[in-house]
Amino acid sequence: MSNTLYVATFTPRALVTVGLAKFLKLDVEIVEDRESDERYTKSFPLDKVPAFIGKNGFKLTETIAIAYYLVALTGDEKLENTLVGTTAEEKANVLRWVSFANSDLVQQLIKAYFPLVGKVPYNKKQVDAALESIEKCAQFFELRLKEYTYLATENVTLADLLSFYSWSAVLGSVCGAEFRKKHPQLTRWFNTVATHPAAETAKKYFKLAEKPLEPPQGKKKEQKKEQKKEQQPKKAEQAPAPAAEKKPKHPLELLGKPALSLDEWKRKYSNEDTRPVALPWFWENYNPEEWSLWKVEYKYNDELTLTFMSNNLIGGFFARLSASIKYMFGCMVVYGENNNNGIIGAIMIRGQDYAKAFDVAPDWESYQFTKLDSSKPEDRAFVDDMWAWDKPVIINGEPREIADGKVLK
Ligand SMILES: N[C@@H](CCC(=O)N[C@@H](CS)C(=O)NCC(=O)O)C(=O)O
Repeated sequence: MSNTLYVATFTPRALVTVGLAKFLKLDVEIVEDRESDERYTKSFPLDKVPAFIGKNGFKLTETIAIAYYLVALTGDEKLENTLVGTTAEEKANVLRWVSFANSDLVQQLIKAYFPLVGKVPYNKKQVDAALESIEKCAQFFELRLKEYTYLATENVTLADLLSFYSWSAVLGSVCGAEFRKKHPQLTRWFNTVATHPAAETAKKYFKLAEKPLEPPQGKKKEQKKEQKKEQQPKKAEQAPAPAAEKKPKHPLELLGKPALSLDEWKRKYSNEDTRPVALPWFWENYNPEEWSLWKVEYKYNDELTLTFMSNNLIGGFFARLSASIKYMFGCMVVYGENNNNGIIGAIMIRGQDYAKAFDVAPDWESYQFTKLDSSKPEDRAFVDDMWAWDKPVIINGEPREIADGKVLK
């Protein structure tokens, strides 16, 4: 059996271990489809990549540990000295930069990237703060690279390689040409390390961005949609669809067109800061006669184990609600920690009958539905908290941290 590396594309942490394994000419099988590999699911309950299983059965997680271990596996002492340093100071310096790139920089990248691609709710303040922190990381690199070619020693070390992968992801998404121009030393160093053979995998997956990512479904998209609408023939000009092709209508379609457009609200929620802008807009436009709001709670919280698995449960529920998605919006979150967590959320539906919206999902009866009253401040606050999902949720009078969550939109 060969060594196995479990990875995912577009994550610099996983890809740097791939780049290293290839450069070091190690006998390593790369597995991207980790979910269907039982050896992986049984060995790594946290489901984080990279993860490694050696020929001898040795299991390892954590990018930094895996990177060091791959270098050690070569048994080439000279190469190891070059990549991780020789003296105590060199070794400490390599580890310092490796840690900085893999924690500080990547964490800020995730904080900026996920909201910008719509993976978590967009909050301008949070994204700006993350970009500001990335700017500080860049300045820290500039300082060192003004005087030295590389980060830790006179050669390319793991410090440069891990940092290169992290910056490749940053410069391929949330920072563009202007940022590179502003940081000439960082850019010069980046271009130099790019010629190292261990950088190949990063170059394959990350391309330098000219323009940084913009907030999801930005105004441009909206304009395009408007244009498209205009180009379509008006209703009266359209040939009537043959009767046989008519699909049975969703029962909530019969309620007609509401004044509060769900699409408009979903766009507001995705593009604007949730608390200061989107939520006030929502309450101004919400009409309890057209829509209703529901507290949705999972009935079997005591059976939940790992928080990421609870979050997967929400994901599955939302996927099965897809036939009703045109009539619903909401968020559900996982609160608590592994082996002590629960699922709760707030969901708005068209009309007043929750069954009509939810019964398309076969597992809908695993949830308890309680109608919320938008005239009550405490019910409004509950909706705000679930949709902004930025502070602990109160469960049985106790604040519980939110571990994860998903948006139904
Ligand atoms: N501290 C770990 C973090 C690993 C980690 O968070 N990996 C992310 C990708 S960057 C992951 O596997 N995410 C998948 C998920 O959270 O489901 C390391 O440095 O390797």
